Amino acid sequence: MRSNPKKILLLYTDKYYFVKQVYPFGLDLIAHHLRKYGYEVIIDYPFLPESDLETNLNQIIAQAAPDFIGLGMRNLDTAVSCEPFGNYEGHGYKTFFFLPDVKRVVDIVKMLLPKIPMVIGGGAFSISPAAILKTLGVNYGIVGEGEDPLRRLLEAFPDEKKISKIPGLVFRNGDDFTVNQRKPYTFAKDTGPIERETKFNYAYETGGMPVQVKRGCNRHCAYCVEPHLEGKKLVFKDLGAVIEELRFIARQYEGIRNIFFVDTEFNIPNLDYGSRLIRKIVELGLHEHFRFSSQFLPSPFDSDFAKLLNDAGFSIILTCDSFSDIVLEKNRSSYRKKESINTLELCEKFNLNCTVNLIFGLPGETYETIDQTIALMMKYPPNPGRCYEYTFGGRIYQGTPLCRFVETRKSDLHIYGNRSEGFLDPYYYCAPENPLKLKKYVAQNFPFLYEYQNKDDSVSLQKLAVAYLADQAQWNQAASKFFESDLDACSASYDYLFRKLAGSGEVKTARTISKKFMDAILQSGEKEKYGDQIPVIQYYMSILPSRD
Ligand code: B12
Ligand code: SF4
Repeated sequence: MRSNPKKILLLYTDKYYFVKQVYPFGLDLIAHHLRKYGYEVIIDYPFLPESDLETNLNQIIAQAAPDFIGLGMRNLDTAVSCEPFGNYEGHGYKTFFFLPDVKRVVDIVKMLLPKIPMVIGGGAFSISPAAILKTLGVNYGIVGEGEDPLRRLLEAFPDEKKISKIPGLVFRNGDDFTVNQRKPYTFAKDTGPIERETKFNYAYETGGMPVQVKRGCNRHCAYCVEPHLEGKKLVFKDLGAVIEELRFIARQYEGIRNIFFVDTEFNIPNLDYGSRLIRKIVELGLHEHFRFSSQFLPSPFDSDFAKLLNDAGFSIILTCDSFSDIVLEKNRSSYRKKESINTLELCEKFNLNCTVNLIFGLPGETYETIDQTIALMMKYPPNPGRCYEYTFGGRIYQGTPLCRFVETRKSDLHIYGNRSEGFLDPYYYCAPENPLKLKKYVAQNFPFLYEYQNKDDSVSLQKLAVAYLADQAQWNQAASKFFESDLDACSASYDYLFRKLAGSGEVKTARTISKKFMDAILQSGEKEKYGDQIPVIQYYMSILPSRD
């Protein structure tokens, strides 16, 4: 291995991409930064296109020939305790737990490239850095923002003395790990537009393109890791730079119609910056090109702001947590039920699509407080513009007020899951009953139960494999994958693959996949199930130029 690494491979380790396609924006920021300093950077996703991780990693490594590897760890688990399709369960809960997937990636990389150093970073990693490095058997990590610490690590490598002085660095110190203090974050002034990794085009076309407006959260909700991840001080990106980024995305990424502002909460600390940004969006007509979403608190929120959000075409995800003031107070929430009601009413008045997030079972929860929350949900029932998403119990993560509360208690009452080093294993506080029992109770009392369909199944694997290959312009491989896929997966991926092929002038392949798909439907004897695809295929074929 060279002492000055130059070829960096960044691997996104999030298996939940199969369920919700959120692309690794953080890795793009890091790649952008490193490239400015002359590094060659490749970003890849080891769980695609084959179902076998080792096959994919072999391929990725052969192509990238890296001399340093960075692993992006976004999610430790889903923080949701009642996932019908989850892969990890215990008494009273079922969830998705991703650490074993990341471990498999690390083990295979180590086997294939035993001498190449690895560093880990990302949102989930920064929650429990030392315990994660120990579990995975990796020597380096970076907490918080990774751009500059990673560049400094690469420059310093392998000088351990220099490495040990880098802010935000986590490194082995005998049997233990040292976590260096981070530097306060600042948005770089002259970054220029951030190129997005086109391998994940499908993700940002369908799930929204992430754009960052600020970092940090100055609130203190007991269960939440975000003030710890991003800092308690809010750091704003220059408003002009955000607008430039939106214009760049509009020019450069044709299919993108949805922007997700990835702030902790869009409307903190007050409505000033957000309002100015939205006014500018409307003034420049960017709202005619994009729809916008972000996460919001019930307060601050007023009718002028709601109107602005409506003018710009926002959908909002509202962190309400509970409609009981007893629970909100115990949770240290900065708003109360009255403010949640006000915001729900403003959303209705200004036609804002609103997803209300709730957590039943936080400290202070009783059947009485649950009934109060349900009563309010009934008063503001789901409708085409409003839906509820909820989980049961607060996931106890290291470093949160909820974690400190649980650590100081003598009893294990209302605790579910396995208490492990760094609180890595799924571990919940849930009162007055276990998560699965509370879920039943809510289902019995609230007739509009939202049932998670978070399946990580073979259809999503096949569909995403086709999209991943198409996004890399590997047209023949994408078409072969499509032909190998079963009809459900073809149905799910046809539209995307066709548009990509036709848009890239691959008319012959677009025609071939269309014909074969049509034949497969006709021969399947399942015309009822797939029949509505036929007019779509016919229409698509009719708009292809007659010559290939
Ligand atoms: C916005 C957001 C969402 C949006 C994403 C929209 C979109 N289109 O991108 C939505 C609402 C869809 C969402 C969904 C989910 N989310 Co979310 N999300 C966030 C949030 C608020 C911001 C993420 C973000 O994009 N930040 C901006 C980017 C640039 O920052 P970043 O990724 O952290 O990257 C920086 C550093 O981490 C570091 N870094 C990153 N990778 C690497 C790699 C290396 C090698 C190095 C050195 C450094 C490094 O450098 C980067 C640049 O500075 C975070 C909380 C937070 N404040 O971080 C939660 C968070 C990441 N989400 C979380 C969770 C749990 C989820 C869900 C599982 C929820 C669910 N039950 O469905 C899903 C998962 C979806 C998926 N497949 O990943 C957790 C993850 C941790 C955990 N608990 O395991 C977080 C931390 C929130 C929390 N309170 O716990 N999320
Ligand atoms: S839930 Fe929202 S407001 Fe509360 S601490 Fe987390 S990011 Fe901040």
